[in-house]
Amino acid sequence: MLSIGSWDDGHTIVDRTIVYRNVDSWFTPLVTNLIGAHYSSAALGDVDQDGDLDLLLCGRTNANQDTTCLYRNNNPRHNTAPLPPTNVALAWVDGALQVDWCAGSDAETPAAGLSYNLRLDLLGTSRSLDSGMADAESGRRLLPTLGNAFQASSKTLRQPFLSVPILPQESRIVVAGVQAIDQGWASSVFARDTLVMNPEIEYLELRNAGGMRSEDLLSWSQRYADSLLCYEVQLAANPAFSLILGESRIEMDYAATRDVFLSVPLASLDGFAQLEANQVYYWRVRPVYADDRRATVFSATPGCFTFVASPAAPQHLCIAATGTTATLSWDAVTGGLVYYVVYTATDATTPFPAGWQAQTPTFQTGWTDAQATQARKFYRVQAVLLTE
Ligand SMILES: [Ca+2]
Ligand SMILES: [Ca+2]
Repeated sequence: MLSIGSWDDGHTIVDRTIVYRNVDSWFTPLVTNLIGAHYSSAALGDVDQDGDLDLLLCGRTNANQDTTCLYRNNNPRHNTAPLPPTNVALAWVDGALQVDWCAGSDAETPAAGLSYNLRLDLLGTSRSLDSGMADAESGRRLLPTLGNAFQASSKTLRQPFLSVPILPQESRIVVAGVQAIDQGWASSVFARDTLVMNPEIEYLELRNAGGMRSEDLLSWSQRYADSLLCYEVQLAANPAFSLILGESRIEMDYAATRDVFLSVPLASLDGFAQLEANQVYYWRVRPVYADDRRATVFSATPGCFTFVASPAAPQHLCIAATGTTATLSWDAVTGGLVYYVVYTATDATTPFPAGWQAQTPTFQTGWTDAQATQARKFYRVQAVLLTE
């Protein structure tokens, strides 16, 4: 026990600092050379990390001088660090994180005198929800005081403890660590338990089309994050994704793709070659961050579509030009009720279909262009299956 303040012996008032030792339930004062002070404060902590408590003392002395002294403890007996608590269990109970543990032990401090200190980390990130003011690896406590859970064997943490910024779709794997603190403020390493939490994940929005052809686009909402590397798209034959047909990594140019939605043609995905006409398939997306310690999760509800096989390309396309009129004809495509779309462009190298001009669809196997006024004009004809 440490006593610091003014002592009145009936004649004079003297400032004194006394350290009492607890021996056989009696407090016996030790002989020390500690300064006395009033208007004072003192704190015990292991400043030199040699396993004993040192003393920081400040106040005003009898000579009316403000003073601060740091006393180093040279006692050859050193305190040893306690052993950590056991059976640490982390659970999500009624909208709160609950951590339970069993007592630790210590060579010098009875179990009833130990306190406990809790920290919470997000796995795979460098961020702590609560550091417990202690080093994560060694457990070295940075405060000379009781642990933040005091002498309890359980602690419940409610919102807003999860209000730290977390990237959308980032996996929230929470790790709880509990350490024992003895009465010399020595701390054990952390004993830990892990919990996977997904209550607030913001999933990517997927856009579905009922029937998808090879050239149709799968779209999902964009995530704006400088650390975003690409998107991973999975194609599967069942909603549980145990029958994955392919995984594609869609790289993106962040500076050039600030649209709300990103899109890829179905035919560009890995696994497309395995699709069968009129079968139902499933797809889902997750963002991938450049820092691979940021684990992310796929959309909880996958996209779903029926694959519609594209009809064959029209054969024997012929063009006859007379003046400014071009007459096209081609062979009928069999295998279903189809219509035809003629595309025109003045440059054959123009990306298709983006740079080509689609003309009015027709069920005929011919089409007349009355405005073939350019020196060179190019035509494409596409057959489209009529499904509705
Ligand atoms: Ca020390
Ligand atoms: Ca100890």
